[in-house]
Amino acid sequence: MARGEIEGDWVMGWPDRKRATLIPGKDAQGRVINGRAPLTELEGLITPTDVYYVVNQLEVPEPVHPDDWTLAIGGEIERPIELSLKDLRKLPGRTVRAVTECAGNDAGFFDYLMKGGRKPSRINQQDMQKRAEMREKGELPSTEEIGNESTTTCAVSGGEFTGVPLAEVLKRAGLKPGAVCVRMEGFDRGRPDLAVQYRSVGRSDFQLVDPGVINYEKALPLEKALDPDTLLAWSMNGEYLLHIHGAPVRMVVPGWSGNWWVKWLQKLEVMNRMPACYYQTHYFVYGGSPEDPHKHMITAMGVRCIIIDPLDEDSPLPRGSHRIRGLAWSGMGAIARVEVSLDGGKTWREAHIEEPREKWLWVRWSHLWEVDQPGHYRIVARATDETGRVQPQTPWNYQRKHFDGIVPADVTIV
Ligand SMILES: Nc1nc2c(c(=O)[nH]1)N[C@H]1C(S)=C(S)[C@@H](COP(=O)(O)O)O[C@H]1N2
Ligand SMILES: [Mo]
Repeated sequence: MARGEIEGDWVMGWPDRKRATLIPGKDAQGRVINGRAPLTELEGLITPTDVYYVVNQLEVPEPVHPDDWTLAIGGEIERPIELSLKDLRKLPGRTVRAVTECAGNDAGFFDYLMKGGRKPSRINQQDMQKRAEMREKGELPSTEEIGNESTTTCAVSGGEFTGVPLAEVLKRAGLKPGAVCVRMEGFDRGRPDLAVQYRSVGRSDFQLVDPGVINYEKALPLEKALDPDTLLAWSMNGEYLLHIHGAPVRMVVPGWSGNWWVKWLQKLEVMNRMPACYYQTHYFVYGGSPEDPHKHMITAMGVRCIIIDPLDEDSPLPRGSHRIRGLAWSGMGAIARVEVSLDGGKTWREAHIEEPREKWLWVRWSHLWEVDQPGHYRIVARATDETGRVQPQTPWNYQRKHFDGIVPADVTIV
């Protein structure tokens, strides 16, 4: 611990360590509309709620009082129903610990690994407020501006969610034969922000599809909808959901990227065909270019492993022993293995995985590094999940979604 830290904050009237804070983007009223988690300052597996990353595609809606909230379930079911929060809470509950990760997290590393240039930093992500201000004014970034940004990182967090399995609700509603998906609709509305869409692609010199004003919606394939860990959740990290995270009730879709975790849920519609939801057919997609006729929706995340200690910014480091640390997670199951290389990937060593290893949560891993030769070192790490998938799983795609490449830490030993 650096000596200064205990002077940081007053907590419950006592001087204490400086608390980790969200890196926020705020609207004109000073309300947080997005935020990044200070990953490198955190310990353990559960990200404290106050610093959990925040992403919203549309306008953040006015809150709905939990007593006034209902969820309508219709479509291809035997018995259309409307449930209050009290009704939901009468069903058997479940708690799931899972990583929430924005599909665009670390997208800038796609370009870095492919073309080189400036490496995006895991810290000093100070452009959030600038982006929020541009969004307020409806300004669009130029392709050059986008190129100079250190594209989103730290849009990932680990949480504990309590709710009821979606499958329990569907069982009571009675699925009709032929059902293929559940359309999940939020009560937030808005017109997708063009600046966000251009940033996602990394250029702004092409025509975008503009769906106009829409509700946020995604159509979850039935198999994932019936997974017992797919929840309608009203609680996060031991307390009721905060408004910004989708209160009164949001979806939790472990293993699939954040955009599937629909917040501010108001309606479920069982359907016998996949609808053309904007965020499923145009934005959260894999494809070769905006014009690609064969785009397809993104679902489970790949396998990820990031080094959070040392960072490039920690250089130079003294000779001696250092513990290399990081986080690893996968969209398809627990992490089985993490390997570390101290020579840029020529030779690999087994890293120690710190318990517990849960199916949907990330793990912390570490490796003791004894180094007595001064010089430049390129540290890389890669993870394997319990299904045998090794990173990277996700090739470059024009929307730069689901980055799971191997990013080096470059440090100098003196
Ligand atoms: N209703 C609604 N749900 C939403 C979104 C949204 O804009 N509206 N954004 C999605 C995206 S892209 C992400 S990454 C996650 C972020 O969840 P969080 O803000 O609770 O971390 O919410 C998802 N659910
Ligand atoms: Mo996202």
